[in-house]
Amino acid sequence: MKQRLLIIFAVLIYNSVSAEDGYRLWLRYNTIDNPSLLQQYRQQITSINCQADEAKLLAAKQELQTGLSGLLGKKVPVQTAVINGTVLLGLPAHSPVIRKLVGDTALARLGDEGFIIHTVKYEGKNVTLITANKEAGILYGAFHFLRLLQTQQSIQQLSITSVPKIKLRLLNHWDNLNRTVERGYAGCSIWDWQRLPGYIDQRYIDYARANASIGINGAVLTNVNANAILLTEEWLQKVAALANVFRPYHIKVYLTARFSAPVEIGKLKTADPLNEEVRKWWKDKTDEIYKYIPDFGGFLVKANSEGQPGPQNYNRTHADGANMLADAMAPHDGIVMWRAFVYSSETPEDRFKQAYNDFKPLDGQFRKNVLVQVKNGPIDFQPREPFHPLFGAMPQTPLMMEYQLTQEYLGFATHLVYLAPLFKEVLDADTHAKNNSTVAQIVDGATDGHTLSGMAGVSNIGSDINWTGHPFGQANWYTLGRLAWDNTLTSAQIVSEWLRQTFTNKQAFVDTVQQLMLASREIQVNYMTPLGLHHIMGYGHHYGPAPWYNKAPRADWNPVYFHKADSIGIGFDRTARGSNALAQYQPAVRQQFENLATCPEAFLLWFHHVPWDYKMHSGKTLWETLCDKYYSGVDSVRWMQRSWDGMKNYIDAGRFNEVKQLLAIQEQEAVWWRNACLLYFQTFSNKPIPAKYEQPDHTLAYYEGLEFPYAPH
Ligand code: GCW
Repeated sequence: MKQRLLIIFAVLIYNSVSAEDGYRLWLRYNTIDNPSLLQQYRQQITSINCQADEAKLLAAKQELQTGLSGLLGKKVPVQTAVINGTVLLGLPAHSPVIRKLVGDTALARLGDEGFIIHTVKYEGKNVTLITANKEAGILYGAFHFLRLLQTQQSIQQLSITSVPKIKLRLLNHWDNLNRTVERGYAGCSIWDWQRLPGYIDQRYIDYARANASIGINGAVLTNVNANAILLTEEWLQKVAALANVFRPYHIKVYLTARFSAPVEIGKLKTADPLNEEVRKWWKDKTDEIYKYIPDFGGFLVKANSEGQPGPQNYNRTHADGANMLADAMAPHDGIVMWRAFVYSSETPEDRFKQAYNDFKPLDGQFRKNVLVQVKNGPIDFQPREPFHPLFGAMPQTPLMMEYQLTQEYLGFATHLVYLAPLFKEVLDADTHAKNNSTVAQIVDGATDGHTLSGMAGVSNIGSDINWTGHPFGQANWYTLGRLAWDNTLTSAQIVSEWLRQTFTNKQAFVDTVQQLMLASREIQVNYMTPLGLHHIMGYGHHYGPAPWYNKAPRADWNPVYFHKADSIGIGFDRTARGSNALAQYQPAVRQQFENLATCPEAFLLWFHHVPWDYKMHSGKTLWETLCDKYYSGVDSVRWMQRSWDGMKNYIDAGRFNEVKQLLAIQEQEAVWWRNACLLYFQTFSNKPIPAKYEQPDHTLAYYEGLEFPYAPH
């Protein structure tokens, strides 16, 4: 009894230190609230022993000590003696005993970043051994061990080997030097450039910890719509200060390179990638960067896209541009990530096709240290897109996956949308390029034997106290890291981990909210863009629905270009009768999408212009089905609200209320999307919204008249 009271007291002390404002993310380390499990853990973990080169293992050691002390509700000492319950961190290179315990074969499989966590007998004592070939692996192992405790798993007999599937696991920040964030909805940029390099915000360290905990090993700090000034000495010093903070957490910094920098800051007359002076300028610039940041990762480049300069300005190809930078990087082992998100400002070609048309012919022409970074779908981060046809089409080039965590087209930081199902849907898609060529296998390099591989998420992080604006936005950040590490994890596994660490292990909470999160993406597709609709949002700011919009300076920025609604039907014909974008896929994929009978309903209007009276598999018409989808989307948001309301007693009032309020806005905005879209499409279908449904309470003219001059961009 006395012991129990003590435990409860300890729990109170440790858990009262920080309010639940979301700042601690999934690294809360609150004392285990299950007394018998806590007692077991306290027996199994008594101390930390950090062998050999302590300085390099400092981050891992500190995190373990903070984490374990919090979780166990008492200080866990770091000591040199090995006793029963020691958590032993060490590199085999420094300890023959460790080498013997794990064996060379196991170690050989780990590479530079993998780790082993084994329960072993060490000098006759029961010990948890965390080991790896390199310090990075130990750091990841330490975080994994903490995750086991945070999710209340048994640590009795551990025998874990974990190796990342993907080499470059990156966040892409679209942060500008003035601290605005392109498509950012969580405050300002976390990079306080003005006060760098002198002032190191605690946030930078916590950012690095959070990333390391999920295996993220790189950050592109700046917007792909790049500013050349970033590459000047003053700014490189600021970048170096951040790199110094991130280094102990095995996170490299990368920068965006503005292609015209040699002209803008180098005073050259041209930025032609084949010009010798230009090549030398980039080489010197790169050498300079490495003086400041010896482990600089490399460049991410957006070129000849949406007004950004690039090699095509000089009649050169994307390969010419990428290779010039790659040559400058090569002596330093740096890499170039060259984005495939390009579409010409002149060509009136279906936007869907343009990246493939530009890049496919260049396969085999890129240097070894170049990856081509491809968005998950062919248009632009819509709630649902088919996989990008470049996946599987460039076997000689490592293709890096680019996802978007910031919810530019998915309700900003207001809507609760869990993205793992979106990510997985793309990863699981079979490109049919070869045997074993799912998008996941193309991206992780397995299909074509690439050793360089990458996955990036456009960051949703900002200066908001909870980092991501919506408390559930954190889950998307978390998921990116976990999936880049292991693309075989299921959405449900990742969600459960995240919920347990971020909120509570109480089963009723986890079960309910897991269900809600897993359904949330499909729900959003239903109230925004069902049946394969895409790109029908407000112009410029992308807030809310505007399927009627047709005033953009170029056709393919207009929603009407994408849905093509008319008196006959709706949808973009991308079959051979239309733009023939489907020809960019392998025959098996093309045939499935091309045939109305086999095209999955979810992609129907991506590929077909379908008559309003078309009979769907259910026997209902297209129009009825469209109505059903929009209405079910709204109904499901109401279901999400009810589910959440039932969670009140399981978690802190702060986060409960925050999410409750956001869900209420989500419901209003879902109704707005449904009403605006159906009223507008009805002007073409000339059919009623079935009487069984609540009818729109505003006119189409009302929705068309809404304006949002200050919506965030
Ligand atoms: O989705 C579009 C965005 C732009 C963005 C661009 C890109 C950085 O609307 O804001 O610019 O994609 O990915 O380059």
